[in-house]
Amino acid sequence: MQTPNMVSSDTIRTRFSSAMSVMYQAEVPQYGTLLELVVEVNRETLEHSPTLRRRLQAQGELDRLDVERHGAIRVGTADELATLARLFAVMGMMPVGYYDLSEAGVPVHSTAFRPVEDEALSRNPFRVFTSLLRLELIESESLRQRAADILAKRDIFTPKVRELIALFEAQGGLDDAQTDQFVEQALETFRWHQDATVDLATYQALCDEHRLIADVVCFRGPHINHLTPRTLDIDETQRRMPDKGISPKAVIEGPPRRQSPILLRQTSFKALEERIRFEGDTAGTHTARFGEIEQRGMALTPKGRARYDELLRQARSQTAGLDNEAHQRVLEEVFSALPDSDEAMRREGLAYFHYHLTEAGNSARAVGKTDVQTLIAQGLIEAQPITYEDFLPVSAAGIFQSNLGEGQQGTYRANANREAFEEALGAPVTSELALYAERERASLAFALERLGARLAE
Ligand code: OOG
Ligand code: NI
Repeated sequence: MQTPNMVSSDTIRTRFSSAMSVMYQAEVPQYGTLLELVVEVNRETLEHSPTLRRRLQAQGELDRLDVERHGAIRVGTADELATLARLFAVMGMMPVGYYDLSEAGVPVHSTAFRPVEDEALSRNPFRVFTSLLRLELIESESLRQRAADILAKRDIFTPKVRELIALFEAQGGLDDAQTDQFVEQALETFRWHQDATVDLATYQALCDEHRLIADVVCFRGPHINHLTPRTLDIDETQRRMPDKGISPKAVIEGPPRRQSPILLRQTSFKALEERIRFEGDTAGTHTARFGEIEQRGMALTPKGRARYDELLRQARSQTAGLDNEAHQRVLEEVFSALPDSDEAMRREGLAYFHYHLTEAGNSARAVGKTDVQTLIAQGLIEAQPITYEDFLPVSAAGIFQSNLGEGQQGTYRANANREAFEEALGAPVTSELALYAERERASLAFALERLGARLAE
């Protein structure tokens, strides 16, 4: 039972996310510069667009904007992933979605730990994209064994954080002092280590197999590799990055700019080359950590998502080698096949919406048999697009690739293995689509009930 002096998981998550951001600003100062730029662009964008301000307000997203960010880590073993799941649960973060990155030549599969309830999302939607290395995709048996042996020797958690996780599970919460300790101790898992746990030759052998394998295997912990604030205008932020001394990756990933933004658009700055001390006191370098920004739009239904995937595939055959401006022009042209208004996206069942009563709806009673379209036309209910809270594997792969150095295109055969991932995790991952569908269903059911309305078959 949760006792009154327990701190809510929402608060623990906010304290942790903010401590993580402070740590990462100290570790990667360019991330701090990027944060300032995003705050500046968001402020200007809101000043210039009262419509956007109203929309974010209605979606409960205006207040969360300043704390909103995601991060990413990569772990090496099932045990590490399972303990992380328990650590994130302390902060009200659940594994949502399964992403197979092997199809993009990256030997990992992933989930996103994030809050799932509307209220928790509107307080702080902090997400951590978490990848598990798939050693079975390494072809050389001796290298695979070597990597497994190295991973078996490390513990990425402090003894104290393990205690606090167990305490949380036993008492159903943490008090204020325990929360402070938890944040401090949990942060240790995500910290950067300059000392590798292997010698340079081992690092090199793993790197030759795939840079990402070396990144996961050769260090004491799964250092946070980027943090990503949410921008309201990614094109403008990308444009201003060079003024701040930040050099962005070549193109913005994801869909084009639209009146009715969909899913997720992302860009990043390239990973830093950092000094590493290898065993045997050899110096070297490693590139892993970068900064990223994202702009979020509406969550698509399976039908909408199929259209997106198909359009993106069409666009890709025409965008190879283009600079961002030309790339975006092609995207816009190809995506003109998708209706660009909230209303059309809703009517065609392409995106998820949250329904609520209007003022008129609030005083209406006993409406009887009707349909959604009529209720909207009568001004009794309104539909707001539900924001996409998840990730896009193709974009993720683009981000991975741009940070692995040019030319490192992996050659792993696409072979999603959700079952193996869930077994490592120790729990099923929640389907993101089911979550959106349920939020839509519940909001409509609630509105209909208040109106005393029934949908005609
Ligand atoms: C994760 C890349 C995925 C995103 O925003 O799509 C990601 C990684 O590089 O470990 O964070
Ligand atoms: Ni990211």
